[in-house]
Amino acid sequence: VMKQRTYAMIKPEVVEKMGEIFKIIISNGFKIAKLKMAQLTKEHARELYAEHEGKPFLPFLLEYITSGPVIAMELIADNGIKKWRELMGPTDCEVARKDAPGSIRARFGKDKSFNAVHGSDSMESELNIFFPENRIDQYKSPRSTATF
Ligand code: YYY
Ligand code: MG
Repeated sequence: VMKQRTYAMIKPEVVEKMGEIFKIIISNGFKIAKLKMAQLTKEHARELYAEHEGKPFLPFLLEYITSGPVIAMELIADNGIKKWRELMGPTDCEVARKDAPGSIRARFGKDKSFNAVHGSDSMESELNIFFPENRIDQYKSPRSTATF
């Protein structure tokens, strides 16, 4: 099994719930390797959601995601990308409450637009938007000198 990094984000409407959400993330076996609170510009938001260019919900999504600060994270876990998507639950929180009642979206989200958290579905990196490479941001496990 491979350790995998993934980009995760707590969206504006639930930033106040960050403590509870961090607890869930950590207790599910993720390392929070990087963490940043910031308010996205429209340009950054457009880059983050580039795959949705032209979709009818994009203008609203860009308004919403830039409306207040978000919490950006690099998470690391075995099969991290898929594991984070599973912990988030389905995009639509109403569906999440039916099909994945323990998921973060079921517990903290409202509907298919205000859905609490974001997760990447590939390695290609949303991580770079928030965490451009530098020399001091390599995560080292506090229990060893191994670098993931
Ligand atoms: O990856 P995920 O966040 O689960 O869903 P996407 O299909 O990538 O859509 C990104 C984002 O867009 C979603 O989290 C909320 C918003 N959105 C929306 O507002 N209305 C839709 N009908 C679909 C998606
Ligand atoms: Mg997506």
